[in-house]
Amino acid sequence: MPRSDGMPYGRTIAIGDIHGCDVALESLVAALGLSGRDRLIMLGDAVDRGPGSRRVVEQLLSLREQCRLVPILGNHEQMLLDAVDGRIALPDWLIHGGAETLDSYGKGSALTAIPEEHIEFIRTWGDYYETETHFFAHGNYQHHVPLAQQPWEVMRWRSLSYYTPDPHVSGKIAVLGHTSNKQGQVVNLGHLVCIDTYCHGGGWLTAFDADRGRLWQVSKSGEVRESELPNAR
Ligand SMILES: [Mn+2]
Repeated sequence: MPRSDGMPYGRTIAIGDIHGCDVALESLVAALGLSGRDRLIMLGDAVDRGPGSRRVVEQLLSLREQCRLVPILGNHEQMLLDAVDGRIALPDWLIHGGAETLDSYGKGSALTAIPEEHIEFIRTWGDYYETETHFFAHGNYQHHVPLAQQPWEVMRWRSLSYYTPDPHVSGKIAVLGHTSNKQGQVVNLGHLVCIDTYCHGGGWLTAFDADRGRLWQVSKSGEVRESELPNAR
């Protein structure tokens, strides 16, 4: 798929749920050695729970200069925006990890401590992204529904433990986050790959080269390991 400037894309790499793990993200980006032609698809839930949400948003802002960054909106960014816009009560976000996000802007901060630049950046994040061979979303999907018609609640909120979808009607492989694997393992079902490997809870932050099946994983403290996508089961 050529870019609008005619330059072909480099790698297509997805990153799972970061959840405020800024040290892990920094190590992961260093391990990837990104070029300006690489597409980096961040699968959502960059913020909340972990201690470094402010730094994560700052890192994502600067990653726009290093590669073709494609951020997807997770349910945690949805809660942040819903709190900012008054669609939910503030405590309903704070108890789900929002308190740690506000603390990252200064202990005990109010919503107004989040810079407008950060909020407006998060507002630009998409529901999903697709290539010729894969599609990328935060949570789940309905297998029989074309991507453009997917209910955003399913893509953003529905866990894979609620149901495991069949192969998507497009024939494309789904790359998802949101449903954390507490053992830190990438789940490969063949038609679906889930790369939320529970970094903030003691697992790993995972990056996945969708075309080559290569995996990079970084612990919360920044330890790096590389592997290949496990065989489908
Ligand atoms: Mn999520």
